[in-house]
Amino acid sequence: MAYTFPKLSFALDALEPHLDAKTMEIHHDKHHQTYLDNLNKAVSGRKEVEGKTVEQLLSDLASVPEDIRNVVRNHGGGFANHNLYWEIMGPNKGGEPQGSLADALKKDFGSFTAFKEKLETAAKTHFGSGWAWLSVNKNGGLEVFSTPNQDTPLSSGKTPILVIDVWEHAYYLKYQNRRADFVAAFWNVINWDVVSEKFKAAKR
Ligand code: MN3
Repeated sequence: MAYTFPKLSFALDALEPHLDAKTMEIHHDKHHQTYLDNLNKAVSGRKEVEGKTVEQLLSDLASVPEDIRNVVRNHGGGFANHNLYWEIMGPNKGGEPQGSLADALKKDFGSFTAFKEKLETAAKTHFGSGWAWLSVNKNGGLEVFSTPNQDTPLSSGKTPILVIDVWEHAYYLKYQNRRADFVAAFWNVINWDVVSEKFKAAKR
């Protein structure tokens, strides 16, 4: 059993000028590939984890054999986090969500603008490598926070539905040290239809 990439729904140059083609190419074809390869190497021939999705493993790290737990956490996390990252973006997207997600953002943060500020702050102020998330908690409420390295909300029982990669490899070629500019540009590529579907699925 080996994990494989989900198919990308857009070309690597399709998110220009917000996310440049070179960054996307290196990010997907090199960084993401490495996480996938190291995850597959770690789980190869391991009956204890056979047949489980990477999300199942990350949701219950204590059940993963100790000798491969850190690899699953770091590289399995890297594999899963980037899968979500590519999935929630697309060309000619952005704007604001509609329907039940729009209502929930308003209920939990006061307004879309207040939510946007909160996620931007989480992304901009996270120290070092990591991710800024919009997640659904066990009570169906929405939460914004960041995690270090490749840690995922799944490991604390939450379902991530939107994420911004704030590792330098996600923006350095185009934005250098200007993480805030990258985060501001990211709003133009968010596919809210996909995020809304993930929200509905997480609430069920
Ligand atoms: Mn990355």
